[in-house]
Amino acid sequence: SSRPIRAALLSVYHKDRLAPLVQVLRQHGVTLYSTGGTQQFLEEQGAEVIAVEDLTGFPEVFGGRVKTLHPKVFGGILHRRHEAGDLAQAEQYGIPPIDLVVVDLYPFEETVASGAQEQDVIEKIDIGGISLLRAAAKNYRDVLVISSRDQYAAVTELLIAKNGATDLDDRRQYAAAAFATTSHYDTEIFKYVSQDTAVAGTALRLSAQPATPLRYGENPHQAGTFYGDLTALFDQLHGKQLSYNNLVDVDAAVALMAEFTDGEPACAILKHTNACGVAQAATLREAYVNALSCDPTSAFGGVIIVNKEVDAATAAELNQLFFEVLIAPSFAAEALPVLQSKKNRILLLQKPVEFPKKQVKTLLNGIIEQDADRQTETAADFRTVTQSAPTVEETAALVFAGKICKHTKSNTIVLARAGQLLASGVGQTSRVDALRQAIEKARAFGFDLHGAVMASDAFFPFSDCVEIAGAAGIRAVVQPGGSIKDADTIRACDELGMTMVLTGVRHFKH
Ligand code: 93A
Repeated sequence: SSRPIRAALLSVYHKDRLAPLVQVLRQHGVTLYSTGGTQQFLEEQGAEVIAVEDLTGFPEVFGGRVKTLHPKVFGGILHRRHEAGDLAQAEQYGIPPIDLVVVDLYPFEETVASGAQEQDVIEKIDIGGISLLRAAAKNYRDVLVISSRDQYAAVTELLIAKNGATDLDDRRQYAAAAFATTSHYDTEIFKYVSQDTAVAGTALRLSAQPATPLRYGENPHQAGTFYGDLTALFDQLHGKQLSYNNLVDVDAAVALMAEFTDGEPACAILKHTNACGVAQAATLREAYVNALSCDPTSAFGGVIIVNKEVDAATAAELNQLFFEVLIAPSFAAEALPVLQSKKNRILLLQKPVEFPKKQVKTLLNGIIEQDADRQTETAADFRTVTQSAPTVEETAALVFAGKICKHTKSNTIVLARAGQLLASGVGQTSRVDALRQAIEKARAFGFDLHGAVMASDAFFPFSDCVEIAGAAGIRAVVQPGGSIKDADTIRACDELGMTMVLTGVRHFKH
């Protein structure tokens, strides 16, 4: 199984450290084939080299994308030296054997890490080199493969010790190392190309995004940077640079309003990622006025988003409020000068762009990733479990409340009527606290809760919430269900003459 090396193909990205190996090959009269850059380097060392182009009779094409991908190259590596048929075919097609393959792959990982643009990274996906490595490794019975510059010194010593030949065990060992190299290489490509679908891939992709330093992070003593291209999502028509907290709220606002893309004009006002006003009405002005009336105190300095063009009438109303950011799919020509009258307001024209399917955040010493919550319940998803069923208007209110609930921090209870958020309890450590907060807020802003509906992001562990809600006049409830005490809660609804529908879908938001 000892085999001499008669011909070698060298195709290396980094040319350093190669000289001693080449010297040994030359001493043993090995025929050298090489690709352009490597050939030039070897010739500068005084070696006689046959260009791969001369071996194949075919030029390097497509800016180097196709250099060695040719049957004369791969046939020379892959034909079985112990098979008479293979040898006859090699003879028939003029394919000389190649007994050693030396490849140093395009530096894909390093290029990604450098933050290079996508097209530059793509060009660093080695195709021919990786194929050479795999072919030579596959045929380790006959061929020696060198897949890393780190191996040059050891192989040089080996060839000196074995007088220019190698044993099967040597070749198998280097073949295994080559497959380790190619599999690692392809994994890195996978991580990069898959983008959102792999944790590390996401981190790599983020590092390849343009970085925008922010004035500061969540607080002035924290530095902050945004990685991404906001111009793909928005045209900023007015105002200062978005802050870290603005970005967080804009993200929450866009996600919430995505629930209201169709149908009547809708407006949402957010503070610290939670909605403090949401309404849908026949006109956008009315939707805004109703959203604002939900909690005009919280609306101060908020982020506002609408699903329809901001007209002059709506702009006149908006102009009376101090707000940070207004996001709209378009602005009427008469609306813009009004809204631009205050210097610091940020006006964003939202482009219709699809949402990422994955969400990522740092945690402990790593990153967690999950599918974005893209499930929204409609009336068709409701299963009535009480003696009475919701009316048409209650059903509409329950769907509306459920959409808001999904985008509010847990634990949350949302109180609403058709087309208007009345109040919500947000981010509470108990569901009862969330409900109490919501009831208190609704009353504080002058709402009568009789006939209102309630949505809960997760099931009720006990019947206490519906009892409190019933006492406040709430008539209909939507919740996922799934508690072992669901029956208690349903019985309490029946006793109070309330209706309850289950969705089977929980919407925690931490
Ligand atoms: O673009 S490629 O994937 N197409 C090929 O056919 C090919 N063959 C070898 N890159 C290819 N190579 C790579 O070229 C090698 O892996 C090596 O990194 C580099 C050496 O090219 P040069 O000798 O021209 O510097």
